[in-house]
Amino acid sequence: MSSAAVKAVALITGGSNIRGSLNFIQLPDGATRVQGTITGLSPGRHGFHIHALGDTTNGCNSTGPHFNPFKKDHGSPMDSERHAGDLGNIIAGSDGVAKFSIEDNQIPLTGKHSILGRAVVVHADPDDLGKGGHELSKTTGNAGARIGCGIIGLQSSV
Ligand SMILES: *[C@@H]1O[C@H](CO)[C@@H](O)[C@H](O)[C@H]1NC(C)=O
Ligand SMILES: [Cu+2]
Ligand SMILES: [Zn+2]
Repeated sequence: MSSAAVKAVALITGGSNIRGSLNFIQLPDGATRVQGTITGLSPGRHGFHIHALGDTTNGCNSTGPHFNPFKKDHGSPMDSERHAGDLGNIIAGSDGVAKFSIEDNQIPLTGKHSILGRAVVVHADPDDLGKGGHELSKTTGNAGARIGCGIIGLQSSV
């Protein structure tokens, strides 16, 4: 059996010049690291999630709800009550660039709950992490429009 790390990649595109490139790697402890850069954002926080479907037929709108194999409510990545796909917010600087590295235990690249073939989505607004008291807080974090997305695809592990 090979011990090479499983890797994946997602190229983000969207309206108003949003572009990005994200790399995923499954670490030996089982967590997945997501790192990359997204440009063309408005400055500030933007909800960032894994959505259930890798379907961009209708742009980012056809990527389905947040990836939620355990049938939980929306939350923060730190909460036990969260969707597996809930990765919180990324933060763009005044130049509109968000550069980040996130490690998370609920987004494996292998096995039954793998995120391969699903989509990563960036939103117009901040994710309230389930705590905003809005009617959408417990489903989407009220993060607004889906302004960029990409399908998570397997990458060479070499
Ligand atoms: C996606 O949905 C939003 C409303 O939430 C709409 O404004 C937008 O035009 C839709 N995009 C596409 C590509 O259908
Ligand atoms: Cu989302
Ligand atoms: Zn969620």
